[in-house]
Amino acid sequence: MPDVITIGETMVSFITHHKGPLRYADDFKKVLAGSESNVAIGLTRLGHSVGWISSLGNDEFGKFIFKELTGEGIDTSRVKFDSESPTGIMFKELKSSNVTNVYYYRKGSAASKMSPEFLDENYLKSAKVIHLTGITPALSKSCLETFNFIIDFAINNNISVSLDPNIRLKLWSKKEIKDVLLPAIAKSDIFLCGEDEGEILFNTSDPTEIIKESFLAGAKRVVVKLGSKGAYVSDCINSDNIEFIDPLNVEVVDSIGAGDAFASGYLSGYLRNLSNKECGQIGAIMGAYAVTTFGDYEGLPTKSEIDSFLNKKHISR
Ligand code: KDG
Repeated sequence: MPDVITIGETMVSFITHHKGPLRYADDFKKVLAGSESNVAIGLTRLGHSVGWISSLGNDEFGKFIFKELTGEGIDTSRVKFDSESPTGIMFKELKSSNVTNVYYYRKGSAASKMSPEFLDENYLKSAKVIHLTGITPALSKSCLETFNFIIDFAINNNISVSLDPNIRLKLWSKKEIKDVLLPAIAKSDIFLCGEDEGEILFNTSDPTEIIKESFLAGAKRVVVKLGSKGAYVSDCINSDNIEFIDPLNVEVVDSIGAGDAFASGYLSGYLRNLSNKECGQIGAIMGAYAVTTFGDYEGLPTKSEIDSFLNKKHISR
């Protein structure tokens, strides 16, 4: 049974190297896109047992996603195939080298039909950590119910809840975001937030203020991710102690997926009972590896690559 369980939608994503409007792109490549499955891949590469729960269309794209994630070593035994609904699709448009725009074709997707009845409670009970993102509750009413059900289930079963708001403004309004995520933050053991997400949730992008507000909301550990500027971590047990995590100086090829990579590194440290600062440092290393390659998760390192990084202090491939 897995140590970490995550639940969420993974789509097939069509990416292009063409810069500019998608109507002129003709070199699409098919890859996976799913925040929760990115975290699952990161944790699996670091040697943890991870289960990913989802629903996929019983179609070619669903079979592609299943094959890739199973091949990564993730436990996909609780993934269901839905013959009535399709696998979600997204297209990524490159506005410039580092600005992307996404187009979703995920309304009515198989994953958006997930509901609490979909869950195997005995399976969930086996986890030490359940990782969720704010994407799932934005997908549909039944996904929102599933999200809330899992959080309460985790609390009642002493399972740590890790929450990344991963705000997608294309999916819901700022009011809906606050209405759903603030109560979830209150119940989270680990809350991983970005500066722009802090602005939406707490009307501030100042890391210290985000941390303060998250603790006031009820979070137990808070991580504020600042991308190439590093990160801050703090724990409610000693909330005045805010520790800075230095960024790694790497050449950024593609920054999407960096937040998920950070989450996987942080959770790996958490599972190994490392200090909050060490958890953040592994998060930063994972994030740095993720941005040095094109794709959300392709560049994520293994545990031995991380160990070698810690000895040599540079990324070697
Ligand atoms: O975090 C990376 C994700 O944004 C990407 O893989 C797609 O999960 C995704 C989403 O819903 O936007």
